[in-house]
Amino acid sequence: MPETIMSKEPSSNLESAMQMLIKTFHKYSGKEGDKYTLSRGELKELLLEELGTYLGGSKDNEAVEKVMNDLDANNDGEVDFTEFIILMGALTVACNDFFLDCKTDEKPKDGGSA
Ligand SMILES: [Ca+2]
Ligand SMILES: [Ca+2]
Repeated sequence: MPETIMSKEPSSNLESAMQMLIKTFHKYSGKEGDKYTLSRGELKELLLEELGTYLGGSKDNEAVEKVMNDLDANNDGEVDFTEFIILMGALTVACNDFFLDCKTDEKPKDGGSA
């Protein structure tokens, strides 16, 4: 039963992280239009405010547009929670790769892979 899961206090870092993902999504998704999906504007705000470091502090609209287009699997112009989680998964994988790279090789590689 989802309600009982959500009403419990998280007992581990991973559970806290999952609740933070949900809370963060809804913090931005509720600002305009559909309360349960991110519009382009809401996604941009979320990316800049919450993921500015990972996205290189990129303030250009092209990067946001690209993320939006990549994420919007069903092409309805909105990012729903499932689509958002796919982004978070991909970013987490990228961070993990970066972390492993740093561990095994201190020097940055020339011309990273795409
Ligand atoms: Ca919205
Ligand atoms: Ca969508």
